[in-house]
Amino acid sequence: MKDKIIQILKENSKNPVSGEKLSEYLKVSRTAIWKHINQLRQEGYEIESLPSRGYLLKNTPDVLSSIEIQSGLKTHILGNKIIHFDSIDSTNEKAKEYALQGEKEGLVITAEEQTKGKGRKGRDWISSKGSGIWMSILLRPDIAPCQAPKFTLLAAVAVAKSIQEETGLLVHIKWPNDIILNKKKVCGILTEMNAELDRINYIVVGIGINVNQQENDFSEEIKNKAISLFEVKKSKISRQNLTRRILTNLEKYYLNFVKKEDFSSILKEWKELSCNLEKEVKVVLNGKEIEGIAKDITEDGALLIENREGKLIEICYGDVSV
Ligand code: BT5
Repeated sequence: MKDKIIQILKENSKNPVSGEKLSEYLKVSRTAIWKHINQLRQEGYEIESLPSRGYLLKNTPDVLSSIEIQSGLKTHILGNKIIHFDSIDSTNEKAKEYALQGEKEGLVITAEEQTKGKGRKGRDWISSKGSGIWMSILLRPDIAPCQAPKFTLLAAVAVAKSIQEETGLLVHIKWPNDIILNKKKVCGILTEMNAELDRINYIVVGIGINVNQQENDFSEEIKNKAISLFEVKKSKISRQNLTRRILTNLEKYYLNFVKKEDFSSILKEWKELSCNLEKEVKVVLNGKEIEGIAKDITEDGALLIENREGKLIEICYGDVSV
């Protein structure tokens, strides 16, 4: 209902719309309209009441709601349906719930805040209210499950490119799932899959980006390693524009990969954006440390490390420190 009211007010941006017209059109009482208008105001919509003329929308807040993201979004699949939460445990968990209920690919879950945002291996992802992009995208690619790790790389390229295009800031990718700005983590990606032996049921790509946090907003535990785009850009960044750009770029890379089976061009861009290659790295894998020089990324998205003895070791997952 609130989305419908906003849509009508947006379509009549120059002319006030009376409560009576809204209630007739939406088939609810004028009191209900008035309640929704007040809720929208609490959410940050600036709606003017002009005596005996009606409501006029003056300003919209930077929220990741479906109506705001979808206006101006030119994708064909990603974001066809967007479900927005003010507060949620984890957008990945919600996307998986919808996936199990048979929801189509392209569904996007966004949230203003996550109370149990997830990183890999049960780690926490801190997702404070209204300052970041916390979203998950449901995909149902018709490819073999062993190809799934490529989605993290693909998403990292799409997000890094989008940040650069939208803000002009130079970011890098740290294998496998971090986006780095000024040597700190600005974004993490969590790809989760549900598959049978030969077929993927669904993939959920979860993207968390620190957008408008100020330095002091980060908690003690992450303030030495986390950074936001705002801290470097020194001006507020539209979460809506960045979200739309990510969905657009992600769709482009996704279709290139699944329809044209072209992963090599994505890999090439990944390598150009990487901050690991030809550098000394340390990987912690199942509690064991492997040290060496990161030499390459394989076609399957694994990291190739040359150890002290000159032997090449292929790492499919792990945490890299530089
Ligand atoms: C990740 O895990 O980097 C994946 C993060 C994915 C988050 C998104 S948000 C939308 C979707 N819904 C979810 O529930 N998750 C996804 P990992 O590589 O394991 O890194 C986790 C580590 O990053 C933590 O242990 C902290 O040290 C650090 N960290 C936590 N919150 C952070 C933040 N906001 N910014 C930077 N670093 C953070």
